[in-house]
Amino acid sequence: MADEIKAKAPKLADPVGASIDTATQIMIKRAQELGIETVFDRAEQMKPCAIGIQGICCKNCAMGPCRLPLPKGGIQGEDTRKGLCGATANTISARNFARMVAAGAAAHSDHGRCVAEVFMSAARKESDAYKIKDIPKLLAVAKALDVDTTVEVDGKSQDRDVDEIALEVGKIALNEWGKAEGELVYLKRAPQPLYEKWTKAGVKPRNIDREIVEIMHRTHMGVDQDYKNIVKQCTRASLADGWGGSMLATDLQDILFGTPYPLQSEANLGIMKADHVNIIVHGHEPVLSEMIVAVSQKPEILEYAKTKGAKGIQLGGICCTANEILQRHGVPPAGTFLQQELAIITGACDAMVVDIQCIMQNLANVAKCFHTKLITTHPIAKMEQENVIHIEFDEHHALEDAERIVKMAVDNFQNRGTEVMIPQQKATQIAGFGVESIQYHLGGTFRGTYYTLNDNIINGRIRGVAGVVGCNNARTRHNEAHLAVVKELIKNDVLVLTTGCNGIACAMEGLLTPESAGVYCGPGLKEVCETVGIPPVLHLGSCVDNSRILLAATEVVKAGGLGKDISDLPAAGSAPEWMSEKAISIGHYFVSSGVYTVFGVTLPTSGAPVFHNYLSNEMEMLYGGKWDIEPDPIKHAQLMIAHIDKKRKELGIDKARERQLMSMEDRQKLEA
Ligand code: BF8
Repeated sequence: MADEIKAKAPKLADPVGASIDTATQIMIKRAQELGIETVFDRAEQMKPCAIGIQGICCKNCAMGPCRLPLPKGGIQGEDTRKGLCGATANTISARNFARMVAAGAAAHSDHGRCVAEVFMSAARKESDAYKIKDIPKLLAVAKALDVDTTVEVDGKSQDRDVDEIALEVGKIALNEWGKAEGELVYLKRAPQPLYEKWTKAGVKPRNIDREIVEIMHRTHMGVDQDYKNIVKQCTRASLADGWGGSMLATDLQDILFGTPYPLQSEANLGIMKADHVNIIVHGHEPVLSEMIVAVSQKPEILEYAKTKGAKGIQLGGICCTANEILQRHGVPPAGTFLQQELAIITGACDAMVVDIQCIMQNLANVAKCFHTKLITTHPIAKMEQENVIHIEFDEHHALEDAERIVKMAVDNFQNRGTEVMIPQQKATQIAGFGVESIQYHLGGTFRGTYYTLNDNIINGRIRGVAGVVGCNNARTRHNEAHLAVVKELIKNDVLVLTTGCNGIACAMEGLLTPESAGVYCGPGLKEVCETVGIPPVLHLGSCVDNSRILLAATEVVKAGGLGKDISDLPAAGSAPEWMSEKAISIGHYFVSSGVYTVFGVTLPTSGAPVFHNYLSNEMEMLYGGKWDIEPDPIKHAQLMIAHIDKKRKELGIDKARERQLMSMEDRQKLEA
């Protein structure tokens, strides 16, 4: 009898309910027809832990895990919940939050360290593959790191040798991870009042690694048991990420691979081509993917692909590797974080090459169903499944490694089955903005600052600026909140700066084109975008490039007329569909830099209301920024707009004003 009882079929995702993107819906359905499980199905089959989601499960020692769920009716009277050691819900939630900051800051910063090491080998000329490409950026970074760019010879100042500068920049940069004394050099790039707030609060990071290690120490059993003190360390470590590891990663990548300038590309699974060898690069560090781009453009490799029956090689990206090679080479993203399995399910992915972060282990299971070679490349990120190939990438023979990988993909083209199905959806995008290009597009003709941007914020055409960033989360409908938040903001004349998977989501929707201004924007933002010829949503790169947003905000402060600190600006931050620990580190450095930051989905602080209140209210008194949580995307955007309006009022620019131009007559009167 028992044998006759059939196992219940696992619940599958509803493709339309799981994503608002048509290509994604088509591919979820396709996966289900082929009997291949994806993250969307698993989200149906496994509910998140109701206690963990509140952030109040402590597993930091073997007397636990101690679980302190919030009573159904909330806390009435005194909160008596405690773990075996007596740790309160505030302590437990703050510890868990801090460990997320540590992991996020570590991920960004370790990425930065790898780039710094490659930078050093380029500066020492140990590698043919990597060169100092962007000299103006090198000189700008040298200045920020207090490296001399001129030398005195015979009493006269002259330009210093570029190789010498690069070597010193590399040494100083690498030292930021572990120096014994002092504070991070880049902190001084922040507006002076912000720097003073950090000094007063005692949160200036000493070196990048130390702040992350100290979080792990403080959250060990029986160490820091004051949530406010734990948050202080969260601030230190997250600043070491935003104004340290991430900022160094961005700067050194720009010097090695070129500072991005706007370029045209496309986005979504439809960029893959049935008659081409398709190579998808996925992860975060551009160190390897830059080499894959270079190799796959070589005439002899293209010829080789033709001998195998392919018309050419189509590169595509997933996650932030996609953003990196998009912003510098125009290589199109094939999708966001949640589309990684789907790229293989097209049956046309000849190789997926992954490095670090945001790589789902299920890729290996999906790859088993197809001919796809899944190649891991980083010594710290391997997979246990046997079908995964590991080709360890080394900057000293970078081009050879990349060539081996590309050839493997080309050779695999002939092994494709008949089951190729690439959805046709893709959209055009303009990507690759940055601090430098915003200055060009929205600066003054002669002033070379953010004059035009500031002027249009002051006169009210641009109501404010929002940074909308971050992941997808399979617990919410793919891309729905990303796009609803961004559309609501631009409809209300808020200029959006985007990075990470939000950038890819916006690209897939066609929001990264100047033409979208006429469709989605309020009249003021539309006028500015159409006059200057920019999209209302500016793509600033990958998640480490959130450092570009910090520096752009600093430039706005410097250009004048909008207060003295980042916290004075009519600006706000958002991560509508976050899931990664890196997002928590980013959120916290934005808050600690003075930005009102709203997260979607949920925050793992809801089980500790006092701690949550500290993050979402009291922190504002220290740095001018604070956390907020709002899963409903329209309310989420409206909270940001309300904050922007509050700041406009405080600045006295709540009523739209045109700048008064002085006539010659008025000027003469003044002079008289
Ligand atoms: O660093 S946005 S899902 S890809 S974590 Fe990951 Fe999140 Fe995407 Fe980039 Ni950022």
